[in-house]
Amino acid sequence: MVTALDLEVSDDLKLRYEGQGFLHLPGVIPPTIVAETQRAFDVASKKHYDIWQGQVSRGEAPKAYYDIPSILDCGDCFVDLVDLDSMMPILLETVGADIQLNHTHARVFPPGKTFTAPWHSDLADVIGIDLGHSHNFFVKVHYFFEDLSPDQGCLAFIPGSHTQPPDRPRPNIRENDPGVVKMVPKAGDAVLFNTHVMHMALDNTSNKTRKSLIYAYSHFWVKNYANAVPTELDKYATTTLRRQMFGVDEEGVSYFDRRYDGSLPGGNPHEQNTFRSASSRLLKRILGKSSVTRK
Ligand SMILES: O=C(O)CCC(=O)C(=O)O
Repeated sequence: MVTALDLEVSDDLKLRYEGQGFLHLPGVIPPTIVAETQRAFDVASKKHYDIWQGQVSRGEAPKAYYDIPSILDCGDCFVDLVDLDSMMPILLETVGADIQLNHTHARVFPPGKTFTAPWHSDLADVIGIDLGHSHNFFVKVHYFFEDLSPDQGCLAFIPGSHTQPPDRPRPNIRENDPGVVKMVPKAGDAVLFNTHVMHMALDNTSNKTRKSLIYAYSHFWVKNYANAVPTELDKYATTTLRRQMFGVDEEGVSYFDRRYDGSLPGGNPHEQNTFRSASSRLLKRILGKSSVTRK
């Protein structure tokens, strides 16, 4: 049964996401996965480092950062992060029941100037979507498994800017402008955002490398990238959700009708409410820990 409180919490989080365009979700990664991710990330990063250096010397890769390729092939923990129990209710609320993993980046950002464009939307050149009104089209989650300091290349956002059309000129504002929100995550946190909200990575002026995992999610009908599918698909695509996340077709179900909760578009509202209620209970747990002040 859906209680008024369930709906209030769920709607509250959704309203916050839709209003500002991003959410800081503290402590969503279980400590065992945090520890395993720290270890496995460093192993994979070390393996790729010399390849990256070679690419940089040949002018084939940027100097400012690198992405470890095919991270879903580098350890179970990276696949576990795709559909964390603590994240699924939020992902289903912010994308929808037809969610699919779209792409991944395992990013290493050594001290230095930012490599991202100043305030930008990732979707500004996308055709066919009314971006200012499409809160559920495309989200990114940055997962953090080490604490960041405020000068360590943190993500920053301009709240509400995702409601603007894509051709809006980029603002010329700096990190300490009151209109800017900077995220300083701790190990185990995630930062989720609508990729149309204006955002950037700030300079990493610390003496520590920033490490993060970026998982992008959209709908089952949006073409996904190879780095969103583990090579060992049979080993990992063992649940209905995993098959959907990795874009595995289901016989007889069109791309547009794929739904993780089993409902069909316009289908049984009771089933949808039961699902929503379960989602809301989890959301409440997360909100209890959130760094965002609730009135
Ligand atoms: O912080 C980063 O690594 C990239 C930030 C960004 O622009 C993005 O994720 O789209």
